[in-house]
Amino acid sequence: MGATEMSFEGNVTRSTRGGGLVVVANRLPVRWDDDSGQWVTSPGGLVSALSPVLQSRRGVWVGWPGVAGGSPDAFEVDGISQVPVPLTESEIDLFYEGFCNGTVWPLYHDAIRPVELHRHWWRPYVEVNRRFAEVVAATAEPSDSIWVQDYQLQLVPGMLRSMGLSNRIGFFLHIPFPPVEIFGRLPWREEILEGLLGADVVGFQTHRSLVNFGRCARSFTAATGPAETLSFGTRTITTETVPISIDSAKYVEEASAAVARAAATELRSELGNPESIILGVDRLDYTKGIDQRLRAFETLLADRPDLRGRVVMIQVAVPSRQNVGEYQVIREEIERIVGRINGAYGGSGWVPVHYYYRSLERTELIAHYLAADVMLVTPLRDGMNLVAKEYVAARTDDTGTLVLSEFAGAAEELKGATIVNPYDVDELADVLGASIDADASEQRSAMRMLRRRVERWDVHRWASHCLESIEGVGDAVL
Ligand code: ADQ
Repeated sequence: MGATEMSFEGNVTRSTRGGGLVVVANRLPVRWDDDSGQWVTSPGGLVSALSPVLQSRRGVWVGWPGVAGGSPDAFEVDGISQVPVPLTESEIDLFYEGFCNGTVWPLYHDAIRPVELHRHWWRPYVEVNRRFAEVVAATAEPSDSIWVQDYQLQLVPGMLRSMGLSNRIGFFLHIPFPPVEIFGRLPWREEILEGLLGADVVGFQTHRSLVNFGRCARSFTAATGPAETLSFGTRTITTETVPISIDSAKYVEEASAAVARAAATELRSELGNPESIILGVDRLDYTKGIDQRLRAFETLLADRPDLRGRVVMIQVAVPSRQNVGEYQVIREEIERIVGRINGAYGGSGWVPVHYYYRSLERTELIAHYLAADVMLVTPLRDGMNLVAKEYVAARTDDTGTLVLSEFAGAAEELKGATIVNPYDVDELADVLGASIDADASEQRSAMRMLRRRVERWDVHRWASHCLESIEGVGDAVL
């Protein structure tokens, strides 16, 4: 559908918002709903955390509306002003699928796939970032705080400074910031760093990312000082580790509902009431370690014939970035391994791996978390990984085992999980076997500890901490 067919009612009047908040993200938190013929809010942790703040402060969200072409005026959804930034088909191809997902994504995830470097991708990245900066400059009032999100918009803070804005500016990176040896490959490393250094506060998921950023800034720009307070020109940039979280209370509430429990029981029975259910839930991405995880399960079935017919693995993979070549490669690889395992070991009504290549409704997702005895979150590198936190929040009876990669940001925080090196398939198979055999009382104390952390540090605390820091009033201790 073209943007011209959509309705953009309720244009925003921006007169006296004073002391407001402008959130800038690649995507607006809304989608066009064909059935109702209007824009609706897309569910998500960031949106639910920021909505109350944006509503009470007459805040604004600047982002791409999700359809190529056209430039609708600002409109309002659920009390939040949406300011669209238009992108053409070619920009989506070169800026988003190209530079963002072909260059930055693999580079920032430890270069686990080849990092493609193309000048014809870099230029659109600069142009799109400039367009975002221009829209923000035209939107923000001098007393507004501006909060820029993620790797698609790293140049925006610096561009806003070049345009003369003196607003408080924050930046949050949702993905890892790589070590200097990897980041240093980027021909445009200085431009990216100077873009980020335009912010007053830069937030990272992990301490490791913060340290990496400090080293890179000192190595490739004129920045000096400790990673936590860098001096750059006349300005001081504060960096901090603020792990993102989930709306924990909502998960607890939904997971406690009788309907969720019944759905989990039904799911278990549909699978033939296996003794153990092992679960993986990911966007289909080569960073998530889905193939290694499947190989570990295959190794376990080979090593432990006693488990055949008694355990089932469910792997849910949400289609993602299907136009990017590496994603097609990893999908085929995963499907090949699933076929191999089921072909070799399945039979007599027992299917070892249940693989879904689709998204799940939230109630379905929670039923899967409730049904799973062992949750495998084994990315090769991940900024945080919210699936790990969602599983923990859903386990309200304190049962279940979270097997967590040491390379997920969540591992810095969720120390009570069973931590693994996802590249070590044999170790992963052993851990999986031990988790299936584990003593329930041991699991309970570990899960209780994890739940306490996830319930205490939720996405609302994350958002208020970030905003307090940006506005220079924060002294909360994580
Ligand atoms: P992602 O790489 O997308 O996010 P993640 O943190 O796991 O990874 O978040 C995925 C979200 O999608 C979760 O809320 C999950 O419930 C949902 N999801 C996953 N599989 C699903 C399925 N099959 N059906 C329905 N929903 C599904 C990026 C970074 C992460 C960082 C987040 C937030 O890569 O490291 O944690 O941003 O900062």
